[in-house]
Amino acid sequence: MAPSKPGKLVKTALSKAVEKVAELVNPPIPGAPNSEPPALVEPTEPRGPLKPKPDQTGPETVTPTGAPTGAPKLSKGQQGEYLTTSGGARLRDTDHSLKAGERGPTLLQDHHLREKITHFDHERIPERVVHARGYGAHGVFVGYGTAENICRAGFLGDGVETPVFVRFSTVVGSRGSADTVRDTRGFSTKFYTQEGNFDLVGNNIPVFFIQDGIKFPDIIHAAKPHPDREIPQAQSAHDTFWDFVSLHTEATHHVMWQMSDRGIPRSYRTMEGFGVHTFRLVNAEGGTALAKFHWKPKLGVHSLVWEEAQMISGVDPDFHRRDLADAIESGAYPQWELGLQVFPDNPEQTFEGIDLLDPTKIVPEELAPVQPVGMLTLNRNPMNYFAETEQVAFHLGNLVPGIDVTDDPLLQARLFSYLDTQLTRLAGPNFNQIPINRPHVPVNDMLRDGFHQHAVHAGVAPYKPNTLDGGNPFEAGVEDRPFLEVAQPLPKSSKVRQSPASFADHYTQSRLFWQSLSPVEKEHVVRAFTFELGKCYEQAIKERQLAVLANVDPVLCQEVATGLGLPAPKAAERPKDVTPSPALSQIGQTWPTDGRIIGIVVDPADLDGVRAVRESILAADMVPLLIAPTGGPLDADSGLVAQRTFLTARSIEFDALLLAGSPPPGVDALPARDDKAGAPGGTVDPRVILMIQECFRHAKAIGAWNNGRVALETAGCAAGPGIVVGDQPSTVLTEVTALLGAHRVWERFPASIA
Ligand code: HDE
Repeated sequence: MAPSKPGKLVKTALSKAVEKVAELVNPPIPGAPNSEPPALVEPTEPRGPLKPKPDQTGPETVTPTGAPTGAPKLSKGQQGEYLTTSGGARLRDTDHSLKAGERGPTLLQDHHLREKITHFDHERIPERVVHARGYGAHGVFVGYGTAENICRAGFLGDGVETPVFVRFSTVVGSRGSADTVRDTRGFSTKFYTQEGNFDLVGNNIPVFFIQDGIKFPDIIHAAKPHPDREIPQAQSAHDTFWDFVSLHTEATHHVMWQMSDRGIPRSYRTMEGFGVHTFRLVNAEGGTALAKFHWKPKLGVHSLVWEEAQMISGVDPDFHRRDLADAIESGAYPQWELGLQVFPDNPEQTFEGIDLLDPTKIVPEELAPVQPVGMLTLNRNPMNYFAETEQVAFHLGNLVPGIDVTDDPLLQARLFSYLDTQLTRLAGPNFNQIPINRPHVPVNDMLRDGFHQHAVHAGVAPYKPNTLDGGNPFEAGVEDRPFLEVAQPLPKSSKVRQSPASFADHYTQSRLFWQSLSPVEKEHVVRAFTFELGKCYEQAIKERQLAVLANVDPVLCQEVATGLGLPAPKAAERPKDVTPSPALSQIGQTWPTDGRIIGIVVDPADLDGVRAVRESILAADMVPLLIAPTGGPLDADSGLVAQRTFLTARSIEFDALLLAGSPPPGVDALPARDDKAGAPGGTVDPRVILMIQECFRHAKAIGAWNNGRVALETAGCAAGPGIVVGDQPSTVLTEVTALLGAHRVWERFPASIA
């Protein structure tokens, strides 16, 4: 008998409660493709579209002109139970085209076939000319009110909550390239403020390759694949890149950062962000200050190691986007604090002798501390990659009252480029009407018509002055909080194509960066330069870049030269003395371990220990992944399920590895089935041995209990820093977690550079 309605409600509530408890005990591993598990057979009973997953959301449902509609976000998605044409007519058959007989030719009359194929033929749009590969998320920014004295932007006010959309990206690769290549990362934020959209379009490196926007096509043409063979993809390790940067030495500071660990972040969640340029801030009284924007990740700044980054490019090219989406789905919302370095707005626009208009220079944080002004939290994944992440269009000219630009010549060119590029990429001038770009405030812009016009403008007078539309729209009075350019006096000058003399020093801050790194980080920089130049074909290019490095630091130059098998040249310019900036080093502190992933090689004989460790990891807001010989439940009644098998797991997925045992070769540890199995033989599964050895090489913490130590010994990794062996799983986990707080066990491989 079907339950009565109240009975049904109680039953539903009960089963929800049971599900909730089950979730707490066994939280779902992120990554389910949809909000409901699929049936085994194709459903035939018509039903509406599934709800999105709880971690997903879409753009705000405002009209193209910014009016809230109150419509649910799903109203933008597909509707109804039945397949239709784009005109809404229901369709009976989408498997067969309309033909003149079963074996006859297809009829031109088949409008459904033509619509389906035509639309498909036009699904692609041009990818971004740079930053094509990216990933986005929705979130919220909450102001602290601490910036009120210097900036009147409303979204920085105390407790003001502003919705945001953030897109992270690499620069050089195509849209389908790998996430973990060595490159600069983009960090773009669209704040949908109550004073209009504000776009902060920054990078994870605080300086740029070039000082003047006119060189942007040059550096990008040099960094992109060679035009003849179109290789290499998403790499800077090739001749054209090093040809350009070794000649155009203002790139040196940026190149130092790119060759450092900053070029291979562990996660978007562990990257700093920088606005790069100096901006001009205006307070309520009209007073101005110069400022640089910084994003500080709550989890600290962490990177991959180079071999790991290369392996990930093949094993999981979507590593960074998966990491971000999974973290948000599992509730480990990434956070960044927005901070400002503030400088007096003096006519020279310099601070402590540093030219604030030169985007190849930083101001060390020790000279101008980063002052926190608000917190960004990313808490929802997009519902649709194309509609949101691909179609979002950032623009430096999206400024709000209180934030203005400076005369930095790089920034000036960007003000032109970001509008211009969307005309091709998003096919027309109405890209701000695409849902993800719509402001959340009234728009009355007198811009009319054009491709893909979504607004339906009323009235007859899109011009000013007018009387026919009652004078609307009106120019805002000062009291209406308009955007006001700051009246800036210009120095007496002539029209010239040249840079100020202060832009000429290309090496002092490159050296400052080098000198501020810890020995381990210096080793990584040496390794990166040696690798990249080692991949160049032309000897002249290697020699020329060595000559550049000689001007940065003799030790750096000598170490790279040794690796290349070339003599180290003498410096053409005597390196200047610098005071290191400890804030530039990312090693040496401990950080929260939230969201870190720990792989556990299970031992079927000790599932109690595995369960206890797993629960402790979850309780510490980290992610445990159980790795077993084959998939499925680990036994009949423990409730534990393998998330990875020896076949599917690879060390690169884990921040640390735990061994509950030393499993013998699994049933599929056969070279013909799994290349990782290698030559037959041995008492421990060869894929587990490989995993241990890779984690060891990549300076990851490894813990073992029970006879897990046998696997460590078999792998030749039984002792050394960061190898934790104990009798109690809980004490092993505690020690491994402490090691994770420092990210890696760098002591395992002592540096040879002081
Ligand atoms: Fe960009 N840049 N850029 N750029 N940039 C673009 O705009 C450009 C620069 C940055 O997630 C393009 O919409 C010029 C500095 C990010 O959608 C394009 C110059 C910084 C993104 C463009 C620069 C950046 C872009 C390509 C020299 C760090 C990704 C597609 C004057 C502060 C935005 C697009 C996203 C994207 C031009 C220099 C960061 C072509 C001409 C400096 C994060 O307009």
